Amino acid sequence: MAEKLSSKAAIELEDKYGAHNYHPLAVVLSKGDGAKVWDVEGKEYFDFLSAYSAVNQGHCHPKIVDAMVEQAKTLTLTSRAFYSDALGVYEKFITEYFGYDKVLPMNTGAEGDETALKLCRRWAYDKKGIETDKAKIIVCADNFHGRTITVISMSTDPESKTGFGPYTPGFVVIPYNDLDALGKELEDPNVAGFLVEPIQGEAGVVVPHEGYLRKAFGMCKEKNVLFIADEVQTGIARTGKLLACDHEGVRPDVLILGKALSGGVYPVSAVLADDEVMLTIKPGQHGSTFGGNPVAAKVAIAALEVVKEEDLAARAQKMGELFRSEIEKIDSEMIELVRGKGLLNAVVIRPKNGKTAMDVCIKMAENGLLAKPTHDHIIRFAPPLVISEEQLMEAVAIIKETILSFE
Ligand code: IF1
Repeated sequence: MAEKLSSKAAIELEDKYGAHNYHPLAVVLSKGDGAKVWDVEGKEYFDFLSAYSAVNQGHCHPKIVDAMVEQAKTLTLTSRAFYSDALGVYEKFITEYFGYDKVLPMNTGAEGDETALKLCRRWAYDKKGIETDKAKIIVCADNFHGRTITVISMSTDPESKTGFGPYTPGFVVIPYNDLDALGKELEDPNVAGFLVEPIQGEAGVVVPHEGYLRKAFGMCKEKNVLFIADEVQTGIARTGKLLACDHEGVRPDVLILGKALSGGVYPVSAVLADDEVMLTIKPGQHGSTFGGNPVAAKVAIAALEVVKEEDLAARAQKMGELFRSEIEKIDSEMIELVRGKGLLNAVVIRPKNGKTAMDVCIKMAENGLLAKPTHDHIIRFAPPLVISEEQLMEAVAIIKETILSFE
């Protein structure tokens, strides 16, 4: 067996041989179980990032890992040049689970978004009758949908976007949570779709006003425009319902899932839609080598079964309410605002004595809880949904102790 790396050595290796496209917290993890992770020196942490909501079912969930290992020993990849005995079973399972006619399997969230955009454009030309190459898709300011060229073309974040042009045309940006702006843009007959995150994750867990999604959906229907929900981060029980759109009774025309669709063990994403949309893409027009492979199929079924078996949506709802009420009780000027739904939460930090959200995260890590700041002053708190009430209260105590240490 290879010798165990120290944290310092592991960090030096990444720094020397890896591209510098990330700036991680200086913690080197080597093990995970449920809501907890351990670093190479054996220090234990609560994981309040959950790999950006990919590990909703908890680290190394035995049922999901077993499904992966078993399938990996039998057949891993066929490509889509042939059928497999796993894919159709998965497709039936996931379409019944979410209530759609069809699924298009991909691997990453960004690929899911790209797939949804292609479907939307194809539908625009074949069904809605928009003139060739004239289709427009409305997106929201401060969106996050991934890192590909087309996806960053929709972005308004200079860090993600600047210096990577020229950009893909065909997108119209409106402010998030603004129905008037949506109404104005929907007047354009070339608009084919509206792509939206039910809660904006990267923007800092921005929750739109109640009724926003429902009304936006209705407005899209009126104009024969596809309502496309990116639930890559908000989906799979994270916000206290199976889908964040469920809070408003909205069934998107096109639904994008990723991350926790595999419980974080393997890259699995999916786009769900009904036949009118999905069947506009014909053989040869879209796909991927790994999309829908047998391991992904088995892993996703197990991951979705765990969500139901362990009632993770209800757990997220209950633990989320507890988390927000406990954090609101902390008496500190540094806590400006607590917001979120289910276990997708953010605390807005008011800097104190020059100490920022990053300083708080570094100190929390020392105290045994991992979280990451976004936009300098916001900390995202999103533990695995399997966290117990006792663990949650322990974690709250760490957060409280940390914040109060800056007073
Ligand atoms: C990184 C953020 C989270 C997403 C939504 C699609 C994707 C994502 C709504 C793409 C990905 C990630 C990717 C990760 C950081 C992360 C993130 F802070 F950047 F915004 F989660 F909050 N749609 N989100 O949130 O999925 O292609 O990555 O599988 O390091 O870029 P992907």
